[in-house]
Amino acid sequence: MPTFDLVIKGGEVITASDRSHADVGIKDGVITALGADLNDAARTIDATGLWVMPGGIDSHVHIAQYSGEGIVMADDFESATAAAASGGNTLVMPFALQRRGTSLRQTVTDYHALATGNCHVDVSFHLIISDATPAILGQELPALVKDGYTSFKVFMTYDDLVLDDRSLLEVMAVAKREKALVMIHAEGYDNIRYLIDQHEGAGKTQPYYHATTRPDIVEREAVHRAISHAQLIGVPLMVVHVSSAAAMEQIEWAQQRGMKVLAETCPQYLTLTADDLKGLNMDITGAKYVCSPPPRTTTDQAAIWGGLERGVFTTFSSDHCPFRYESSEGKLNPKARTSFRWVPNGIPGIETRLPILFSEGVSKGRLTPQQFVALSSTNHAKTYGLYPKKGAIAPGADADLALWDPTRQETITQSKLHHGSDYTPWEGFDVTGWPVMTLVRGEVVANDGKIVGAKGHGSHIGRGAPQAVA
Ligand code: DUC
Ligand code: ZN
Ligand code: ZN
Repeated sequence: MPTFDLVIKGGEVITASDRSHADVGIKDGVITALGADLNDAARTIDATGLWVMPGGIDSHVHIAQYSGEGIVMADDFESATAAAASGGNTLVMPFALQRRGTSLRQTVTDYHALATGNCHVDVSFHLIISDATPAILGQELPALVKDGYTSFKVFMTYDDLVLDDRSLLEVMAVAKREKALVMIHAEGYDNIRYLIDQHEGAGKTQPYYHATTRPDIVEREAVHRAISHAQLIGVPLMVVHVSSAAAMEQIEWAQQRGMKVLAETCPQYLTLTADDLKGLNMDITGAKYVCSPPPRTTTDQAAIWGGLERGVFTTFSSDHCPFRYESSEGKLNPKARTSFRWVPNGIPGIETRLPILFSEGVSKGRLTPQQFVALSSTNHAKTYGLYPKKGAIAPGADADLALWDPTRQETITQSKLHHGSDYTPWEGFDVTGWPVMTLVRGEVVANDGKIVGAKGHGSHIGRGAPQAVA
C-alpha cells in the first residue's frame, strides 16, 4: 500500500499565515503530510507554477430558497455546488429558511432533502429565523444548535422575515446561552417602506429606485441598532453583506470599543455601483443588479477596500442569491414590470467571488495571498466552527484544496459559468488569477472549468461553536 493516495507536487502552499514550497500528501481524504519530496503515492498531481490554497468557503449563499409567491431561485443544490466547485470553493453555507408558522426542525429536514445526494462540494446550513415564538426559541433552536447548526440569520426588513427589536433581543439571548452566532441583515424596515411609498407615489418605479429607497442611512441606522442590541445582551454579532462606508464606520466604532462585532462584505460592494441599476437608460435591465443592500458609490467601494485591508471585515462571501433574468419566475416576473418593489432581491456570484477578490485584491497588490486565504476560507471556518478540519492546510485537515494559476488571465462571461442564472453581473469583467482545480476531501471535483465526478460527493458538515478569528 502506498503511503499516500495522492500527492500534490511542486506547488507553492499558501495558508492564512504562511507561504512555502511543499508537497501535500493525502490519505483517505485527509492531509497527512506537508514537506519536500513526498513520494510513494498512488497518484500525483503536478502543481508546478500553481498556488495550493485551502478551498474557498462561501459562508453566505442562498440555494433553492423560498423567495415568494411565483418566484423561483435559479439554482438547485446540484447547479449551485457545481458552480462553487468550478470557482475554487470546497464548502458553501446556505440557509434553511423558516417560513412563519412552520417548525424550524421541519425546515431543516426539508432543506436536507433538497441537498442530500446532490452536492459537488460540502455544505453546512445556517438557519433563518422568521418566527421567534417562545417554542421556537425555547426548544427547537437550542436543540438545533446542539445538533451542529451553530449560526442563524435574522432580518430587520422584509415583510415575511422582519423581526421587531424585542424579538431580535430574544434571539440574541438564545445565541448567548447556546454559544451560537447571530448574523444580521441590517436594513431598517420602516424607513424602507416609507421611501418605497414616496417613490411609487411620485411614479419612480424603475429598478434604479431600489437603490434610492435603501440608502446608506437605512443601513447605518440598522447596523447601529443591531450593535446596540448585541451590546445590551453581551453577545457577538456578525453583520453580513456590509455595503457602505457609513455602515462600516459603525462597525469599526464598535470594534474599537472592544465589542465583538464581526463583518462580512461581498464582491458587489467592491465592483458594482448603484448606477448599474440604471441599466440602459433607466430600463428594466437594471433589474439584473437588484440586490440588498444595493451597490453604492465608488467612494464606498474605496472605503470597503480599506476595511478589508485593515481587518474590519474578516469574511468575504458572495451572498449568491440567483434568479433568472428572462423569466416570469425571476427578475422579469409580471409584477416586477410595474415597480422595483417586486423585483426579487439578489444576484448570482458563487462562481465569480474568488476570481474577483484574487484579481482585484492580490493581483492588484491590495491584499497579500495570505490575506486572500484568510478572507476567502480560513476565517469562515473559524467564525462558523469548522476549523481546523476545514480552512487549513495542515496534517489532520480535510484535503479541501484549490489550485490557482496566479497569472492566468480570463474574462468572466455567462457561457463559461455553471450556475442556473441566465446572466452574470460581471459579464466582460477581466481577471488575473484563476482556480484551475478543486479537490474536496482529496477528490478532484472541478478541473479547468469542467465538473469532474458525479454529484453526491459533497456532504453536510455539522459545526461546533464559533471560534475567534485571531
Ligand atoms: N439578503 C441576503 O442576504 N441575500 C439576498 C437578499 C437579501 O436581502
Ligand atoms: Zn441579507
Ligand atoms: Zn444573503
